[in-house]
Amino acid sequence: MSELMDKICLCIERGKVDKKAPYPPDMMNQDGADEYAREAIKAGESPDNILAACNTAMERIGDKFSRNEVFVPELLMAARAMNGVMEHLKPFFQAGNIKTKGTFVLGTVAGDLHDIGKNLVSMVVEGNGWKVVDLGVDVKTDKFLKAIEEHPGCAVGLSALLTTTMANMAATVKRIKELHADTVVIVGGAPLSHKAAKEMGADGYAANPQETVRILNSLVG
Ligand code: B1M
Repeated sequence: MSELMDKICLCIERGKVDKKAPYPPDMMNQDGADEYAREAIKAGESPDNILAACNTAMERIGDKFSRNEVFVPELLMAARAMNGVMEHLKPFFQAGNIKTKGTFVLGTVAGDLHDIGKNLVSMVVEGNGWKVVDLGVDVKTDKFLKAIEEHPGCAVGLSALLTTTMANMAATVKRIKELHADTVVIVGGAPLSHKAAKEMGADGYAANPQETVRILNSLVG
């Protein structure tokens, strides 16, 4: 990783959003993720590399959380710093076609508040020519059903980051398939797998945004 990427990674891991942020106290008055992301883009660093640095940071903070070395507030600060970097990356991922290939209804399932991965999927799918209807987080089955009715012919993407909310995801997939058998449902998120997707009755599993685009594009030939 280049020095700038290291700095972005460290700022996200430590939850240092930008220069004016008082947190963490030992990084007071230092540049934060926002300033370093701006600098990296100006220096011609590729958005993919910046994103990779962000993901490394989230993995590191996640591992620390697993070892009880940090707690939810630190995760929240890291997420805030990463969201700030993503604002800089948005124009690159969204600079796609204008004519849309179809509609993709996307949301994080009921009980689950994780949205960083979902937001990335949203950006990349949109940048690849799809209209994205982002329902947000903690999305109950009925909200997905309503969106499917409002956007006939849409494909649906469900995100879950918790093993506990995978059950809610399975229930949502089941209900969608009962009422709208032809609607293509793709699931994703860290605890998912091809096997889990198949058992839920989903049409596909996407490990990342690029895989989501590949599946969606295959639907329109
Ligand atoms: Co939480 N959290 N969290 N958390 N959190 C995890 C997921 C965890 C693995 C941490 C750990 O223990 N190591 C663990 C889950 C354990 C498990 O169930 N297996 C966990 C836990 C336990 C919890 C709480 C229960 C903690 C608590 O309160 N005690 C709590 C639950 C709240 C809730 O949802 N009800 C909680 C809360 C939070 C915060 C709110 C503080 C914050 C989220 C902020 C936000 O999202 N706005 C948070 C964070 C930041 C994390 C970690 C550190 C980072 C997640 C992340 O953003 N990753 C995470 C640990 C980790 O992942 N290493 C953790 C970066 C992101 C780019 O990756 O989301 O995987 P990801 O998305 C990827 C792919 O999965 C895929 O594409 C993305 C890009 O490649 N993808 C899709 C995702 N969705 C897709 C949908 C698709 C396709 C692909 O549709 C087709």
